[in-house]
Amino acid sequence: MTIFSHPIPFVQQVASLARLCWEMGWNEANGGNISWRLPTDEVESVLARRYPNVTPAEPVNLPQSQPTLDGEYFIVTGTGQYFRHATEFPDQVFGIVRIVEGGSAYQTVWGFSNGGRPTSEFATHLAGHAVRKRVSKGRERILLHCHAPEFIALSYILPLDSAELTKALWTKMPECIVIFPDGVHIVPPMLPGTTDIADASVKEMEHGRVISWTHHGIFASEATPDSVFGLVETIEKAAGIHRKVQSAGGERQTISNGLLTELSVYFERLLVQKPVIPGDD
Ligand code: 2HA
Ligand code: ZN
Repeated sequence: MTIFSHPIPFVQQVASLARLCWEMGWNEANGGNISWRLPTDEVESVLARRYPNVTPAEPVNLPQSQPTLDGEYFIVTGTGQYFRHATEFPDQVFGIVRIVEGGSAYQTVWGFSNGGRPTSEFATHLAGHAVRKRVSKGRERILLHCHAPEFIALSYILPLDSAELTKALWTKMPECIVIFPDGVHIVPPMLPGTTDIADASVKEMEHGRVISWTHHGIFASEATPDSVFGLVETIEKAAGIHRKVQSAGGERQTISNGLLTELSVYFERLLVQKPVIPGDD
């Protein structure tokens, strides 16, 4: 992982995450985006201390209003920006914005130094944040979208069925059901960045943190840069194992539903929610 420092600790952490995602091969060119809901007091105090002369830009209207996010600050990747550049040009790749006017607009308060603006997926991110903030009772704060290749590959070879995809991944390593007991939820192929895909994603995110944008990538919610990385890393690894197994002629045996149930009982205290396991086989 690239070592670099930044006067804003949130920038340091999120830029390191973005760079790592690029190193993993998940975010080529301007592919993917990140948004992170920041603690208000901390972001205001660090901006006042480190950037006392910066004034907020004019409000920009959002396509969908998110009243429950009014007043929240987000650090977000800029449209067209490369994850590969995150640690080299953090002030250009990222911006900090505040949601204002009852949730119907945003103001840039820091960053986007070349005159940029938030990712084309920002409306979808905000819709995702609104639902996951409510469902997780404020625990989840960061959404990561990446083009993880093994995960995308599965959308070409498995039926577009959330239960089937979840089961394929759960049965590839014992950790999987512990790390994502809420499963993986499929959104059918749709145009990225539209309100339609935002609506479809939000519907699925009522039930879990991880969305498959079919033939496109993963969209995942967690509490911190580290935990969202770990979630995606685990899913991508399981997807890779699944593909290897398929390439080698398919499964001769697998982790049984009975063992999945045992795992979910034994590690119950670690689970974000109870998994829905098909009946014992
Ligand atoms: O360009 O990945 O989904 C960013 C994207 C759009
Ligand atoms: Zn994408």
